[in-house]
Amino acid sequence: MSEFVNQIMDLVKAKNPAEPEFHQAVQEVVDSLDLVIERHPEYRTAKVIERIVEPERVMMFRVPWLDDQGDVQVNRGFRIEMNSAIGPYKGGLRFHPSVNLGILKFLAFEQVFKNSLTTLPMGGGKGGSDFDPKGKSDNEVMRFCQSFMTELQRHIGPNTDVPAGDIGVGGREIGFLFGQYKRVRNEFTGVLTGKGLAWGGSLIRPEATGYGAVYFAAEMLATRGETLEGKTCLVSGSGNVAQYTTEKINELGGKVVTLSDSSGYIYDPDGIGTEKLAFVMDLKNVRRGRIKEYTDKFKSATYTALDNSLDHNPLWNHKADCAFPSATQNEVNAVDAGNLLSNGVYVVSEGANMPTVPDGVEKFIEAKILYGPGKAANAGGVAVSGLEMSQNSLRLSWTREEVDGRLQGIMKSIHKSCYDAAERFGTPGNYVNGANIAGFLKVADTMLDQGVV
Ligand code: NDP
Ligand code: 2IT
Repeated sequence: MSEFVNQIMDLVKAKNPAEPEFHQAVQEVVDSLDLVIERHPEYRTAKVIERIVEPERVMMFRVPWLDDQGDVQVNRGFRIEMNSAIGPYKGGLRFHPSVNLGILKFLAFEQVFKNSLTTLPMGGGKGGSDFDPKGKSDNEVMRFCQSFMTELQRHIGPNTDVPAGDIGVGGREIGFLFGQYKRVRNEFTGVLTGKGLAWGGSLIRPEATGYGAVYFAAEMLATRGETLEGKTCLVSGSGNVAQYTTEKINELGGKVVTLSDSSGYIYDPDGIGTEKLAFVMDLKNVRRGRIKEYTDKFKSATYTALDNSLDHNPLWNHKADCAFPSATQNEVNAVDAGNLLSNGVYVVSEGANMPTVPDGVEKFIEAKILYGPGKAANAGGVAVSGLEMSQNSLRLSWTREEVDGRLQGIMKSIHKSCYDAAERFGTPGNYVNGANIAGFLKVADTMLDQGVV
């Protein structure tokens, strides 16, 4: 490790103790930036890196609400406003019991570079709560969202900070949050993205992250003159990103053989085609059931419960060509990465944020496979959020074809920026360096333009 990387990491660890995911996300970026700093000492002089790792603002607040029994419940709410150099803070809200300050800082940090890559004018932010929507009634979710927004509303706005969905926050939650914002502020504005179509949402936003991750994989494959046609794909998760990843892979002629949730995974060697995917969407989005129920309906599939005593996740141990980790951070460990490689996987496109541990990433890079890191591969979601903001400003709605066309154009452009930056900085084919460097340069140059703020 260089003296520069050591110095930054010492600083980040001292200032942000007990936040391992944040340290991990920063480490990966500064490792790549080592290549940039050599050629551009001006970023060091202006302490751009020291500033970029420090959130511009952090909000942490109490979220009290009444459950269906009339008992008082208390959760913790957060919003990290990480960087506004190139536009208003933009990024999702995550509701999951594992949420804490460090996890949201890692997500907000990643978001800065991701948003920069999209070509749209968006800064980076992230927020959420340790609230667990699982097993809660719609009314409980509504009361929680209303309490959360009663505080959050004073910090956000369509030109200031525009939240959206992430794990545990989908159309239902965005609706409750928007309703409360509108009521408290008496303003109908594009303060959130992922809205319903009748009240300012964009076509293709629900599909965008999954579709984008598949478009990114297709772009990587195109560099070798290949397509997704006939490819066997492993997908993890069964939420928003996993569902639309599966839909697009099917459309492009690939076959998805796995899906999962936090309890286990299903393996269906016949492929999760259109009819089976419709069942999964109803199961997860309407009935809010568990993926295990897939095997009650489709006998071609087997279910394997998650076994924490294993050193690996068997989902990643099937013969395949492509993998789309689409559940959560650090879901692919170093053993999993080795298993993927030995099973023939040579395309990994990350729908989730930071799903692969650093030793796993190193294995992919050493093996010179087509590895698209989350901040590039899953940027389609926030990109279409940016397009939702544009449509809100215009007070117009674009067609499906228009939005999907723009999404495809943006994913192509992200791929090209990453590919070119990797080559320009001496590591051809390394999309990790490419994404970190290309995402960084736009924000860093803007920070130089705007002075010490
Ligand atoms: P959803 O809440 O719709 O789905 C999450 C899925 O991942 C569920 O199947 C869930 O299983 C599983 N999961 C969540 N936490 C864990 C865990 N700790 N261990 C194992 N499985 C888990 O979320 P999304 O699909 O929206 O998000 C998935 C990933 O994609 C996240 O990393 C998110 O940050 C990222 N992402 C999302 C974007 C978006 O637009 N929604 C944009 C870019 C990235 P269970 O039901 O059991 O919890
Ligand atoms: O991680 C992400 O990029 C998201 N959860 C989407 C953020 C957004 O503002 O649409």
